[in-house]
Amino acid sequence: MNAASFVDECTVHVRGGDGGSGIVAFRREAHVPRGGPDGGDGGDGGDVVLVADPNVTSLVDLHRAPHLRAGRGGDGGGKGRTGARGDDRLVPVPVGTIVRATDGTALADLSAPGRRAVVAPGGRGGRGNRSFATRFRRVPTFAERGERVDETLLRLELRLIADVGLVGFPSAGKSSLVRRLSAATPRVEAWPFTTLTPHLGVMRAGDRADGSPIDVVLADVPGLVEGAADGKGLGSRFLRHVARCRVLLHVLDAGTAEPGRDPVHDLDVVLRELERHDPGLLGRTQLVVLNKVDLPDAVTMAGLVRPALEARGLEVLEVSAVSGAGLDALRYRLGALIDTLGAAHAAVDDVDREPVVLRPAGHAAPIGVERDADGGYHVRSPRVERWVAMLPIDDPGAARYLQGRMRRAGVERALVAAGARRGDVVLIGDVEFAFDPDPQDLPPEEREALLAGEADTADLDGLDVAPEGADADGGRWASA
Ligand SMILES: Nc1nc2c(ncn2[C@@H]2O[C@H](COP(=O)(O)OP(=O)(O)OP(=O)(O)O)[C@@H](O)[C@H]2O)c(=O)[nH]1
Ligand SMILES: [Mg+2]
Repeated sequence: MNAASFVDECTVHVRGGDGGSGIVAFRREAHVPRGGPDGGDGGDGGDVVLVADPNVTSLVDLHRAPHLRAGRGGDGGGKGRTGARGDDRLVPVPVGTIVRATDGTALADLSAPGRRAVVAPGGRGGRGNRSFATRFRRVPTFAERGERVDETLLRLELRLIADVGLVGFPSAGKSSLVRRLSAATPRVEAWPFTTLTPHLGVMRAGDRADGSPIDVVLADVPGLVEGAADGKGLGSRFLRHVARCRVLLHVLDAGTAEPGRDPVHDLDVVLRELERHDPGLLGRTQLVVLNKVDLPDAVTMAGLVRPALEARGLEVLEVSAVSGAGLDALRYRLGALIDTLGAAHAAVDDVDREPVVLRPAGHAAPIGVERDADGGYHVRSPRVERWVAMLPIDDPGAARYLQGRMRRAGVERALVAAGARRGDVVLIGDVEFAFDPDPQDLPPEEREALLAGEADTADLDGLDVAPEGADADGGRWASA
């Protein structure tokens, strides 16, 4: 990871696979002239799934290629065969990725390895004509198209999850300490300059009572300066990365020769900035290291300030990232703290393995009706719009089926309540209908309201082109 490749925010365009279409087919048998319907259902579209993966440390890949699509479901086949399910698109993201809607609402938090979020579920497969056969509709001549799904925009934000966050002034030695402490692990590379981006290192810190190793994840963030909480310096942008650290390790430069600076002053500045960013941060377990004690002046300084720091109840360790002095004690101390507090990258339990599923908004929303400027009525309901889009309403059987379904869902009642009368134009999705409800299906007040307006629209009855018949779903609207 280097400065150029660290990305901790990005926008992605996600789209599940469309559902496959159901088909219309009839059985062919040697001695049966016209067999029953046996068109199979389409397969469901695949899902776009984000997976928290410890091997991914930045959102850079998604930043470069932000369009994520899953596979389309296969169409149904004859002999009742169901189409294949579309391929899922599994996308590894860093542990600590938060998924947000474009308005900033948090939708999912991938805060542990293996945690998954279905961010774009695939469309439903359309049903084949076999699925529409009933006692009253023995020969359905229609099938549903697969559900088409829309693209959604999501914001991804990375909040690194580490056990210990190293904070301090620039050049206090944070990066040098992380490098020394986690030298044996390949996740940390050498980076010689001031830190521009947050960086994680894994430190092996001894063993637990049961013999299992204690791994501590260290977060190295850019140095903080006075005014960081207001956006000064590099650190401000990254303060959120320490938000999830259980332990804050203050790295103080005991060897600084800069006028006006000493370790206690530096600590106060950093504490003030942390508090201004998030007062909750000061409630974390905190530990202080006085760094650079390989320098004689630093040893003197450490001796001078230690009493003042301890008087505040702080635990103080003296270390040198250069000579390695005090590092074993620091490693041991951090390991013990994390062993007690629990590691950030704890194993996910089974409950957590259930993925979060983000359904498109409005699926369960009540049916809305709006009056158009030209007098028509616009039905607003993703659910009903989907039914209309999936059915071939030119087929009279499909139209009747649709109308029965809409009536049961309360679309007619909602239209009458909104003032629609027989013959009015009703728009659902991009399909226009002439409104022709059955008064018998309406509660008394609405029936009266409908019949009261009947006299002037009675001549529009002719628009009802759907043939009446012995169809269980009934239905009398005509698609215009
Ligand atoms: N003598 C001595 N020098 C050190 C020690 N630790 C770090 N340094 C030096 O201090 C300078 C800054 O060290 P870094 O580790 O980059 O400091 P940092 O806190 O990560 O700095 P920023 O990333 O800018 O916030 C480098 O020149 C290091 O070699 C130490 O224990 N002793
Ligand atoms: Mg650094």
